[in-house]
Amino acid sequence: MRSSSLLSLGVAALATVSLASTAGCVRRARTVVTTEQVRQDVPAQTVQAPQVQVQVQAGVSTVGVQCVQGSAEQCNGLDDNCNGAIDEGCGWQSGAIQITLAWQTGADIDLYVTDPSGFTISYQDRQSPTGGVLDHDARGACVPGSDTIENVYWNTPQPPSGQYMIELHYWGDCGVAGVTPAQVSISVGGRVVGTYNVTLSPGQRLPVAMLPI
Ligand SMILES: [Ca+2]
Ligand SMILES: [Ca+2]
Ligand SMILES: [Ca+2]
Repeated sequence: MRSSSLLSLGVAALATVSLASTAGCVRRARTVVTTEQVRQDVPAQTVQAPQVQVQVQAGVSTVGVQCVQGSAEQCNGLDDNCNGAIDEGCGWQSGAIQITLAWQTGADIDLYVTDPSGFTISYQDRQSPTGGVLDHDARGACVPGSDTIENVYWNTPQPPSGQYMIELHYWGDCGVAGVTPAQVSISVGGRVVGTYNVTLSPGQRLPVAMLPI
């Protein structure tokens, strides 16, 4: 059994501020997004986690994802069984924070998470001194046979407080992929706080969301 509730993520307006990318000094501007309410299914017995107000960037849509308690967990970048862990049993880890990227084409897309210390976790630097780890990379340089999920997590009891910036980079279309929708799910404190969709073109690097902890 589960209950359903309407949670306001209270997406805040972002001022237009330049953001320095850690890879190649690319500067991007955050633009204004509007406050919206997001429907989420919350398991009836979920321990109450602190409310997290995720700030999403322009062009990013929030997805109301239905999870079903007791269902089989699929390796799809979603928490299918409502236990707060995304893709447990698939070979990548969860923890106090888990950020999971998934896409469905043959593109090579890369997940970047910059923690409050300013360290950026990616396939280039997989482990932050604050305890964050990229433990699953996918399609690196279009390697054949790879799945299309990337995962960053903190399994420390108290990850550092502050802002966590989530970015995606469409590294390459591997000859066939073209424009590709990508999905990012975020779990904090044993609860999924949101799932977000954004469409990327080859070569694009986009900020997706700011996660305050
Ligand atoms: Ca799960
Ligand atoms: Ca899953
Ligand atoms: Ca990749």
